[in-house]
Amino acid sequence: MAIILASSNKGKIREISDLLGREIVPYSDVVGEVDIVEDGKSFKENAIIKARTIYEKIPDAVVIADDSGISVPALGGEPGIYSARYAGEGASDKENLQKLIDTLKERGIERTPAYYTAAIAIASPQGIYTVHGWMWGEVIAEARGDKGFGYDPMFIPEGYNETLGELDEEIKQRISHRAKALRLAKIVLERLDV
Ligand code: ITT
Repeated sequence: MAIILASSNKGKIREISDLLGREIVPYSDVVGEVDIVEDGKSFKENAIIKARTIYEKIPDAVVIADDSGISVPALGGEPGIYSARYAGEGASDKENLQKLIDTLKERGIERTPAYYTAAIAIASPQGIYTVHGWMWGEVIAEARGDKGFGYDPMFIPEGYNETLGELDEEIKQRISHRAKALRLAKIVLERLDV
């Protein structure tokens, strides 16, 4: 059975299909664009909202959603669940990245601990399940490299000296928040017999 992915983010769609190693269909191919109101108070709540909204339009399918973002403890956890709209509603990845760099610079911070979170929700006829994954490291007040997407050019994962913009994408696929969450999601999918 094909799995439907409740995401319009091209970077995520690419990473999730690579990591799951099986066919996934972006929801927009099945039902067109849907306006999903992400008004949850946590990554988990927003992942459930996305999965449920699409599942209600395609009942009997198995729908996967990913809600993710980067949190910087020195900024009180910002941007966190607001990562996609840090520079304002409808902001591009580039604008959000620049906003985080500018915010660090304004505070006189060159480098500080940060972590990515991914919450994955799976909506199925058997119910809704969620799993999480995290990746720790540091953010720097500049962008280096153009691999990955989003905040990757300013994020240095623990144990490395380069940003995810510079490192081989294969490394991110091994250690990322999304990879860790998807390893758990695979177990759920096996149990659901999908
Ligand atoms: P969908 O809701 O359609 O899936 P979105 O981009 O709006 O797409 P989110 O609400 O989950 O998704 O926001 C996630 C943001 O966090 C995303 O826009 C990136 O800026 C950032 N982000 C999440 N995972 C990332 C990663 O692996 N690398 C870089 N940035 C990431």
